[in-house]
Amino acid sequence: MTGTTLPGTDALRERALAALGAAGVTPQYGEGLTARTPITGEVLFDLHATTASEADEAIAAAAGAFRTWRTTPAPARGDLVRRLGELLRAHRSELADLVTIEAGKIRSEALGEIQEMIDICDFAVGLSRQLYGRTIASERPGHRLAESWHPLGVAGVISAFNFPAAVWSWNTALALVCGDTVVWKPSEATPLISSACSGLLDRAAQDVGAPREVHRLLLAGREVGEQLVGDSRVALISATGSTRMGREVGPRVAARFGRSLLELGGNNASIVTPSADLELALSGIVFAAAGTAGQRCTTLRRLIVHRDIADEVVERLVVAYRKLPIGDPFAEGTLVGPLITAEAAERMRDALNRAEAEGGKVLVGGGRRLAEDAPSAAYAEPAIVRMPEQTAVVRAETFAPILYVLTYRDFDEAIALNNAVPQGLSSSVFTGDQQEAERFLAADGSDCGISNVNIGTSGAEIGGAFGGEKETGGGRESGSDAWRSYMRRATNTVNYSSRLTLAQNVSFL
Ligand code: UN1
Repeated sequence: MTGTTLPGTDALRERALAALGAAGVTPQYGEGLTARTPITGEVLFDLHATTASEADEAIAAAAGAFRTWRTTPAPARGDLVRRLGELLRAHRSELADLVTIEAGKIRSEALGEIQEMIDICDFAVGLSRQLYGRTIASERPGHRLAESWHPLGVAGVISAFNFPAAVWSWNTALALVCGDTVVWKPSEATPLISSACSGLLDRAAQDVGAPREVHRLLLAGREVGEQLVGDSRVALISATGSTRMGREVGPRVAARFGRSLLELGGNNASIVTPSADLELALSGIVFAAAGTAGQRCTTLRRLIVHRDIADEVVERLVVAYRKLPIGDPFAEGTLVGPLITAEAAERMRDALNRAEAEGGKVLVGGGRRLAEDAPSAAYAEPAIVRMPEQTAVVRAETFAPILYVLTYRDFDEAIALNNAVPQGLSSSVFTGDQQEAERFLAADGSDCGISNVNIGTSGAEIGGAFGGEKETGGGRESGSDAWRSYMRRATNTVNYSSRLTLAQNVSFL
């Protein structure tokens, strides 16, 4: 069950080539970038990295295409996204293969990521007929006051390794129906799935007769990302990654008065109250904390349990953790795949050492698996650490499967602990008490962008707006009215009378 034998790098290379081939993509071999797989930790291909002048040309092409795309009727723009959705459906399995090969996700989560892409395409197609403005009551006779939403420009999308395809699709599907063109700089860790997504969008554009330049892909390192961020032809930078990255991106975009949408670190907590359905809570907690090997921005990192039930909850969690099948993400039954790099495993180790130094006790996990089979890979045992209080290491986001457990006495204290971290992405409460549930969701409850009841912190549907407050960056992507970030609003006053009336009863002349 625990995947003691891993697939070899050669077999993974073949599987990646087959998946790319099905998407109509041949890797652009060359220098400057390597495609790796965390399954073995080894190199799959040496790839050509987009140069600064190629990136400049790509931005210019997207800016050029914007001039015609912005006046293409929105439902016709939706047709491109509809076709993309069809191609994603047809290539679901191969795309999931690439997500597993490059990001190490287990099969069901990799398929879930592709499903999320299909879902946002469906959402965006519907949206292409619903980019509604408002008519507002004017204070003047014979006047109409209204607002219109217009395409914004080039959207620069910077995405992370952990949702290498879905985060692109949230941004791209919305941006395209909103009339923007897109330049995408994915994580260096995931060039293959990015190429496949980009290849399918090329094909969709060809099939529906949309300009090829409505989107461009930049496969390169940090410098090209910086170039994108600094380029004033790029109206919006939508960046997903660490708070450290956001701290650099935000001010640089602001300095040129560009718009940014930041989706940064999370340090998500669940509160477990004495009235909670523990069976349900435990399943929710294990998926949220150990799923995706702790590498979601919505991963559950802090468990705040009422002190009367803490021992029982912790004991049952430890039992569940001991049974977690860790190993080959392609193997049936595996629930925890590899961490993205050996450095990620080192950061996990460091955090556990710090937690112990700050008074914590590691109750389970923290060890390394499969080190002999794959010395360059990083299979980590998800860990649970009981902490005496919310110390510095608990307040920081470590992108690894560590669950810190804290206890509380009264519900106000639990909410205070939930909110006493710099990040504000996701949160949840497990309770059978309606008053507690509503308190958690109220204005003085959880301060996060996502607040849930009787469900974990991760695994949001695309229909809601996704994002968080404080150091999470404040941006909202995906559903609800997140589309507005990809458009500019124009307020229109139309005087259809034959008199000039000034607002606020001002007289002049
Ligand atoms: C991320 O980790 O960057 O809510 C996105 C979730 C997923 C998206 C996570 N739908 O866990």
